[in-house]
Amino acid sequence: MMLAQCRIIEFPKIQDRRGNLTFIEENRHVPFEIKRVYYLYDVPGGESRGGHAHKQLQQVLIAVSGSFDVVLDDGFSREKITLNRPWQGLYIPQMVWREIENFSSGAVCLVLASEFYDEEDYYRNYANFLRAARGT
Ligand code: T46
Repeated sequence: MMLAQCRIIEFPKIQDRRGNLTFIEENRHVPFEIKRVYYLYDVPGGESRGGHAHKQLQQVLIAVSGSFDVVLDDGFSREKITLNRPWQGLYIPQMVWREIENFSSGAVCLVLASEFYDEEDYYRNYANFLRAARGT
């Protein structure tokens, strides 16, 4: 099941009296070549994002500021993970439906992606995703 492949990745965290610094190196801290970076911010209270799955795309989501919940669903089971630590990332492989909700005020979701943006890579319809995920 794809849900078993979702995991929290801990990035290096350098602390000194001036504050903290975290860095991410391609192929060292994330298990793919980073082709794209985007971020979600200024999300109004009560709004949610996502509501889709990807055929090929792998991603790492990071709460660089604030917090939000990520609901993951591989067509067989569901899990909710709260992200609120800037030195942690959530790895999501292909074929996992995700919904991102409960954004705190000022939250920023930074995303590292394995592919360029391609609308053809999306399942935006849950029934179609379920059929593909379950092979029915
Ligand atoms: C995901 C979650 C966490 C682009 O033109 N380029 C891009 O790189 C992206 C990500 C989106 N777009 C366009 C496509 C839509 O017209 O921006 C619009 C909003 O995209 P979407 O509704 O897919 O946004 P979210 O926040 O629901 O989902 C995004 C990613 O699409 C998705 O892969 O996992 O963030």
